Amino acid sequence: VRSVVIGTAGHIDHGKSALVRALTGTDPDRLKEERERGITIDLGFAHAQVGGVNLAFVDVPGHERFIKNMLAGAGGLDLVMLVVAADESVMPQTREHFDICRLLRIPSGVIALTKIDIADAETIALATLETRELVRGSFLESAPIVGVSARTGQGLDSLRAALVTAAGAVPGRNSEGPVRLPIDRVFSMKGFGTIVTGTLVSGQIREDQELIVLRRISDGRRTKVRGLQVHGHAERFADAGRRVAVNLGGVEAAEIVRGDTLCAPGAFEPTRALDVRVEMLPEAPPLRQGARVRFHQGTTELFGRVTVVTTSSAPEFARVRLESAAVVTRGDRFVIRAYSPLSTIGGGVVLDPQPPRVALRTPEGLARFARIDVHDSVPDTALLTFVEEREEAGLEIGALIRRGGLTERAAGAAVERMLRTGAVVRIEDLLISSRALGACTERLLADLTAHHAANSLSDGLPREEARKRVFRRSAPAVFDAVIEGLVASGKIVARDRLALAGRQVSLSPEEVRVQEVLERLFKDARLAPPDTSAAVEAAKAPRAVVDRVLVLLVRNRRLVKLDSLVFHASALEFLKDDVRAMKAADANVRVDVTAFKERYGVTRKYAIPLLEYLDRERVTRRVGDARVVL
Ligand SMILES: Nc1nc2c(ncn2[C@@H]2O[C@H](COP(=O)(O)OP(=O)(O)OP(=O)(O)O)[C@@H](O)[C@H]2O)c(=O)[nH]1
Ligand SMILES: [Mg+2]
Repeated sequence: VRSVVIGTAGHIDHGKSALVRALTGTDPDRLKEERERGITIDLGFAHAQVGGVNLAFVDVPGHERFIKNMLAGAGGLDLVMLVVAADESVMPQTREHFDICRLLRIPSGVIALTKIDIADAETIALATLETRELVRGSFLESAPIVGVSARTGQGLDSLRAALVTAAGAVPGRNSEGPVRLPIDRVFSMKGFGTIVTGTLVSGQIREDQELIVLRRISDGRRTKVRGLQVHGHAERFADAGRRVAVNLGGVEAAEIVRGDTLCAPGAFEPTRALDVRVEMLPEAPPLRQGARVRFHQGTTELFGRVTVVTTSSAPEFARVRLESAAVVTRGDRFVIRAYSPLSTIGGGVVLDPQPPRVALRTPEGLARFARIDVHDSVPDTALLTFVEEREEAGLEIGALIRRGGLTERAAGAAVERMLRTGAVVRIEDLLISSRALGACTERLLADLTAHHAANSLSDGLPREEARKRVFRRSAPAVFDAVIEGLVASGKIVARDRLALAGRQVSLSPEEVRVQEVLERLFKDARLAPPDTSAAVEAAKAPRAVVDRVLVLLVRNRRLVKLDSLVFHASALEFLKDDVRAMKAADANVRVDVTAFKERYGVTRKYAIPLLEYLDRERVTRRVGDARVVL
């Protein structure tokens, strides 16, 4: 069955609740105080099936003191039923409710000119005229105005027919997206426990589903769907656009308030800063810099301060800093009301729910707003901006989905388009601006060039050092991918060091000769290697050449430096094996300096650094004056 959510709107006492009752048989005024005072205070709910369509009504209060409750109900509406009493015509809250519906972009609706039983033809004609005037140029411009009486029942059938027709034109909701239910009521029911109700904005709620209640202050509360009801019937699942009552496990009713959101874990990130496009009502005073406002979105009311980015006419861009966190995303509509005197002054759309710390009131700041503004023609500019301003750190696709208010499918298509332009590359789950990546790559190549220029005998920059210098802000996978690309294109050679291709050390024939002599010399000397002067003598080469070749041999791990001594790597390998073998022969073997000197025929000068080396290599451990073999 097709289902639409219809909200009432209109001035106090104009007959909204009476009309809902006449249409559904249910009195939406359920509070004792409401019945006693004859006014609606809080939201009321009722539904009826008409012509194969389920009409779910959210009845709102008209009293100006309860606009806050009206706003909580106006969030997820498909249609508005604007109620105007024929005898009183358009009144202040007729206008205010109508403005709110416009600001929230409720797609369409029907106008009920009610109480026609107590108004004469002339009065009815005047009220009709004034109502037409009110809605001219708006989404209700061509909405039918249906004369009705809740008392006599006159016109009710026409009204039902008009509602069903309007319902037919309502676009379908997005059951594909993440579960998102702004909570409008919470209560506890004997035998069930916690129940929350609301209009399911997106996603599909299922029995046994694990969800989270995101609250304005804390990290949220994990919960499980024990059961759910749609229009009083138990169901296994509910699609987007339905009014649902959800029985939640693992959370007390007292822990939840209206304005919290029941949603899929990880799908939303509560935020306290929003970049928005604001639309001020013509009669509202201009927004002052830093003005404190009430921010209404979904079923939430929060306080915030506004930094206006543009001061000229519409569209106005602004950043809103909220006093507590909201669960909102790009594309969400909101209403702002002045803190005092209390009145609706405007509304708008969220452009970026996770804005970066950038200057706002500068030409660049303004240009950024223009890029992230909602454009129908170029849908990816905002997403591209979100990716680009993260530079080489990149943006995870999950974060893009949350921030862009996208379904996975829409995000997938957008990512494809962005990749095709070449402006963005994808590395694992990260999207990265090609420009930022290119700039880092250039810097890396420049660093390597500089390194080679300064160290002619170097095998290159240690890989980790290069990463820290240039790709500190990137995930390791990004660095690895860049290196891989540079290697594949033949620009660099990468081992544990990165070198420009063709710039690995090239030795002169004389240096090659010295290198061979020295390597043999140290290898043969085993655990009692020569000092530098002895090496210079053996090599028959200038000291500077010997020094450079020694540095190179150490860097290539053919020689190992221990304090001021240099050993051949093979000698140290032999030593480790030999000491371990001692343990194999005698499990309780202990080695002291004297025994070590004797066994390897070395003096104390070599024995001490070698023993300390064995400790460091975890071959031995010092116990008193001796060492145990590990
Ligand atoms: N004669 C006549 N009286 C009506 C009609 N509809 C409502 N009323 C009366 O008007 C009064 C207000 O009706 P409600 O339905 O409570 O008005 P409301 O718009 O819901 O008011 P709030 O919710 O407080 O904003 C009640 O006394 C109703 O009986 C109608 O069609 N004809
Ligand atoms: Mg009412």
